[in-house]
Amino acid sequence: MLYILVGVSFGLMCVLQVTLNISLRLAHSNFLEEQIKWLETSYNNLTEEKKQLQISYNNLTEEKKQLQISYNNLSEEKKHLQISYNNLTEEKKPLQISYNNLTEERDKFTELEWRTFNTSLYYVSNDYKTWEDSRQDCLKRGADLAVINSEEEQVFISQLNTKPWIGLTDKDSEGTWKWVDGTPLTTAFWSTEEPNDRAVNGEDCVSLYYHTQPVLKNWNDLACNTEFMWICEIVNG
Ligand code: MAN
Ligand code: CA
Repeated sequence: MLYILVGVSFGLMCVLQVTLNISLRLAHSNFLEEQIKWLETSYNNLTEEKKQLQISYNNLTEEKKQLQISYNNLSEEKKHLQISYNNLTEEKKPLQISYNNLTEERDKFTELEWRTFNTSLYYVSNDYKTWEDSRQDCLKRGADLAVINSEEEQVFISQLNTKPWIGLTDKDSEGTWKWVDGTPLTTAFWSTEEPNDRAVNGEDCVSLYYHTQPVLKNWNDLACNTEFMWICEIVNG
């Protein structure tokens, strides 16, 4: 009896064992299938991702190549500009020196007695001389006695507050007035009743009356050996 019981128990245990075994195997194979599916999906996703990264990588490589080219071009350009800059800096040096010297000379020249009007420079004397000596003084200064070519210039010279000799004379031919630059007199600003050649030995040189006459009527002929102040002019251009 005991043997039968043991036998049946053993038989049952075997059946149980087999059933358990089969269900475990089934469960296991389901689990593996799930896992394989998951791995497959992961693999596909990663493959896709890799493809995108490869594209990005290629684009970036291309971009880098272009940037490298741009950089090289700009470096080359910079080199040329640097050379130009250096050359110009070198060229500028002597020009700067010339400029400084000329500025200094000009300042020395103008800060004394020279005045500008339009394109001319005018020197107002501090001294009194005959017409001829006045003219010599102007020539020594690289100028000549002032030649009046316009109403504006007549006004400007009259306002220099002197009673100066100007560069007009008829000493070569009485009554024929000529400027020191050789041009004949066209626009005149004679004072009333001038020129009158009044003096005993004649009056062949011209000076301005200062303030005693209207500004556009202030020329007077005078004896050239009279000592007066004078105006020199340097005509530019
Ligand atoms: C007066 C006028 C002038 C003349 C001078 C000479 O001013 O008669 O015409 O030139 O005297 O000093
Ligand atoms: Ca006169």
